[in-house]
Amino acid sequence: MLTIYSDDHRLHHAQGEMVGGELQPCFEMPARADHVLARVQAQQLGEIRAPQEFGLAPIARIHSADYLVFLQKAWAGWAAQGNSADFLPGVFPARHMRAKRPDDLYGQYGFHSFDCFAPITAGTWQAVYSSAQVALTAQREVAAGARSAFALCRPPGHHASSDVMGGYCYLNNVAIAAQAFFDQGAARVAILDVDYHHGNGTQSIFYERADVFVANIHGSPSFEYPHFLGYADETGAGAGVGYNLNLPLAAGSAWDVWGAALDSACQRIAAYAPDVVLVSLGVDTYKDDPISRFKLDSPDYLRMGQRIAQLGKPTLFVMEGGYAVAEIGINAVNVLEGFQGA
Ligand code: SP5
Ligand code: ZN
Repeated sequence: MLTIYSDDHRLHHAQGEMVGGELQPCFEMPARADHVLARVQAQQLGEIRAPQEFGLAPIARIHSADYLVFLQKAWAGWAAQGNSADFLPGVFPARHMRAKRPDDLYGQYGFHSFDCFAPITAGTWQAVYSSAQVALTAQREVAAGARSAFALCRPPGHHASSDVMGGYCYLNNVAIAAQAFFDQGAARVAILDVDYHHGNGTQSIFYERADVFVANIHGSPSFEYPHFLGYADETGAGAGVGYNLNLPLAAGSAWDVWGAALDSACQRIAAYAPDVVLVSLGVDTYKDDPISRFKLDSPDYLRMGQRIAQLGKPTLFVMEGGYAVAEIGINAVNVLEGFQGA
C-alpha cells in the first residue's frame, strides 16, 4: 500500500493545551506522525511518497472562503499585535448570542472555533495545507485504480466543519478527499470514522447529502468529547435523511462491543454500495490512550483492517487521532496490514 507523507506536519507544534486547569504539553504532537512513518517503514508496507500540489481549489470545495482566509492570515495578524505565543480563542457565539462574523481578529477566531483545542502557530497554515495535499495525493492514487492508499495526515481533520475548527483539526482532510472523488466522477462515497471521538465536522459537512454515507463509531457524547454531537438519533437531514449512522458506545468498550459495532457499520456501508470507502483512521480507541476510554488492544486493529477489507471496495485511509504515541504506529499500521492481508 502506498503511503503519502509530508514533513511539513512538523511546522505545527503548539506549546500546550488545557488539561486539569493547566497548560500541559499537547497530546497532538509531531512525534505521532514520526512513529506512524517509522512503523510503515519497519513493516515495509510499501512505497512512501511526498504529496503533489493540488492547490486551494479542492480545499475550497469543502471550506468557506472566509474561513480559509482567516486560517491563512491569523498568525500574521496575531504577530502584528506584538504576540509571539500561540494564538487561542476564548469567546464563542454560543446559544443566546449572535453568529455574525466580526471584523476583529480575536472575534473571528471564536466565530471559526468550537473549542480551545485548535491553536494557531506560525507554521499551522502550511502544516494543515500540506496535510490536505497528503489526503488529496492519496485520493488520486485510489481514483486511478489502486486498491488502497494511506494518507498519513497530521494535523488530523474530522472535527473541522466547513468553517469551524476544533479538536486539533483545521481542514477536514477526509471530507476534502471525498469531495475530490465526486469531482472526478464518483457517484456514491462512504466514510467510516473509527476514531474514538465522534467526527462532528465530517458529519456536519455531509449531513444533508444522500451521496455520502457517513458512519461513526465513538465514545458517546453523553460522556465524551466533542460532547455536543454524535448521538444515535442523528440520521441526516433533508435529502440526507438515512445517510448518517452514529454508533455511540459506552466507556470501557472493548473489541467484543466495538467489533460488533464495526460489523453493523460495514453492513450498512455494503448495502449503500459506494464506489469508494474512506476511513477516518484514529487509533485513540487503544486501551492505553491517555485521553480515551475504550479498550482495544493492538491485535484488534488487524481485525479492524480485515473487516474493512471484506467490503471489497477501493479504500482510502486517512490518519486522524491516537495519542498513545509509542503504540500509535503499531496500531495504525496493524489496520493497514490487516486490510492488505485480507
Ligand atoms: C482528532 C482527535 O482525536 N481529536 C481529539 C480532540 C480531543 N481534545 C479534547 C480532549 C479533552 C480531553 N480531556 C482530557 C482527559 C485527560 N485524562
Ligand atoms: Zn480522536
